Amino acid sequence: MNIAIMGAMPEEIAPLLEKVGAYKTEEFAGNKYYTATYAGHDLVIAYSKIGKVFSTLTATTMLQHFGAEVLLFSGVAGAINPNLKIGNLIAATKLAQHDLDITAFGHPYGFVPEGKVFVEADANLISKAKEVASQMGLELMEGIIATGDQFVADKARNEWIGKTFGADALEMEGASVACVCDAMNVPFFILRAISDAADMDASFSFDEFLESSAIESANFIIKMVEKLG
Ligand code: 4EZ
Repeated sequence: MNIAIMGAMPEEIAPLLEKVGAYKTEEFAGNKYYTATYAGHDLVIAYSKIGKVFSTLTATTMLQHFGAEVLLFSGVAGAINPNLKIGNLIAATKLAQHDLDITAFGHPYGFVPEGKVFVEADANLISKAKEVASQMGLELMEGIIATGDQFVADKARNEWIGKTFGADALEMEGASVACVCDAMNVPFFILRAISDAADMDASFSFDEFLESSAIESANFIIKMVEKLG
């Protein structure tokens, strides 16, 4: 299978590149894409840069230019659900854009005409992930991820996003990647390991745990690749 694995930051894909061994590098639209074979699959790996716009460009490129048939996202996130601690894994069941707001016209947060508030991740990939988690002896939370072009370092904003979308974690790329895959009918899976609690200490916690949490996520994603038919 032709599998795309993306992250937003170099730190999020570095452990993946380390695991796959030899890879080729191709430049496209201002980004580098790394191709390799692993566990009988063709992989295309890239980091998009941070945010919804860059991640949309990268996801689209991976599907359209590189012909990926499935997309896996590996990265870190801020926690909303207090049960999520640093290093814990969350798989998105569905994703929403928390900063999309035409509520002035009576629409709900996260909604635009002909769109939907929530985009659902692929159920088969989630059940594969559950198998991987139990094999690895890891806990995997399933939950709602909210995405926006904002590093959330504020308890009130965190709580608002939690309340408004029922979200368990937040980040800056998942929902945009989900929109691309949904529109193109490509199954996708968004995995995040917690780096901070999206509160006043978030930037310090993020700097401290980005690397270790990115590794947690990447290790899991590699195991998933090994499991994909
Ligand atoms: C965005 N990513 C953070 C990028 C931060 C700083 C140079 C994940 C993330 C996040 N996003 C971890 N914690 C977050 C938070 N509190 N708010 C938003 O996907 C770049």
